[in-house]
Amino acid sequence: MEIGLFGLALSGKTTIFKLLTNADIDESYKREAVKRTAQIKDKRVDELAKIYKPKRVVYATLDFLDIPSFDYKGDPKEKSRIFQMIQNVDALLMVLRAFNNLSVPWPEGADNPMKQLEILETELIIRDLEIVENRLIRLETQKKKGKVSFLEEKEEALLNRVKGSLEEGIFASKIGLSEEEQKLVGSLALFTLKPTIVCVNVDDNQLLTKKYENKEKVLEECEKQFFAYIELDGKMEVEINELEDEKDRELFLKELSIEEPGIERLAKIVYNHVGLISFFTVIENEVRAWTVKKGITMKEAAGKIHTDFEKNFIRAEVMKFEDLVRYGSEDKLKEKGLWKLAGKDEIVEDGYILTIRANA
Ligand SMILES: Nc1nc2c(ncn2[C@@H]2O[C@H](COP(=O)(O)OP(=O)(O)O)[C@@H](O)[C@H]2O)c(=O)[nH]1
Ligand SMILES: [Mg+2]
Repeated sequence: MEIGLFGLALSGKTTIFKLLTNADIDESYKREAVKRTAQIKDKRVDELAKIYKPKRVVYATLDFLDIPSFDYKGDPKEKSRIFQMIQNVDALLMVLRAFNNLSVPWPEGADNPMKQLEILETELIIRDLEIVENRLIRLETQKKKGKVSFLEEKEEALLNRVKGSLEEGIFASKIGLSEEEQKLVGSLALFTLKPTIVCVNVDDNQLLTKKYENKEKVLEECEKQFFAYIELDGKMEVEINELEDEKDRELFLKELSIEEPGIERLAKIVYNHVGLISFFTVIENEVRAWTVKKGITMKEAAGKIHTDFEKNFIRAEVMKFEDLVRYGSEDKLKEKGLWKLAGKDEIVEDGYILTIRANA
């Protein structure tokens, strides 16, 4: 799972990237994307560790990419280079600047978060329109030669729908394409089909007052486009993160009424918006969390753990996290009838603790 931070210059991408990944990065990387992995400190993993006392605890992870700033008035070649960098990410984190800081200049024509959002949206929409129109022209030419398959006809109809939506300024993700339809246009890697999370970088004052310029408009736009939304005080949270003592960190966060650190809040939003769930395994000396797409089967989940497990899958043994915490042991769950066997096609749910049985 890879999430790209996309935004205009000096919106706070690198600051937020550091906050999320604890990366210690050098500004000389500015022209290239930098990738780092963030651990998702799911409290359920800690609870399981208390029960099983394993030697090793492995949290789920999310990968973040700090993408160089997007200069919307800049060189088209440089823009294309940035589009290439976000082409393969699974979700976009659009970083918008709200913070006031006289020593940090605003990009020209983009001096509030709403303007920044509009600019970024427009750029992605125009890019996708180009991609869709080119593909439609190709299909049209093929059609004239009588070389269009049934699937291509379906694709053409679908692309016309996508085009209509883009022309109205609406992201393709809003159309709600079925899995089959997503596959049809999958190779185009449309930017506006990616789950998008808007991240507004606020300052201390904005955090306290819960206000910034045009906030209502930003919220309205996010609702209209089905974007997820989060506010972070990037600079402040980075400073808190740098405190040695965990108690101090908690105290400061509390004082600012920040209930959870940025990465935890963001992780929840990402899971929800992208449609991800976690399941857990307890194998020998290790408690581990796994992140998968909602709707995955037992057999597919087994494949995440080990490819051989998928090939030679026999069955899965299933407990629910809540049940285990309530009753304390596997034996108790068996007694209560809360321990079950699952076949290969059963759907994995969030919070399942799985033991996969497979042929060696
Ligand atoms: N006051 C304030 N300054 C910030 C905040 N976030 C970033 N900055 C400053 O803005 C400048 C640009 O931030 P940076 O993260 O490098 O932006 P990027 O160009 O989007 O990667 C740096 O000097 C940061 O210290 C914030 O939340 N509040
Ligand atoms: Mg940067």
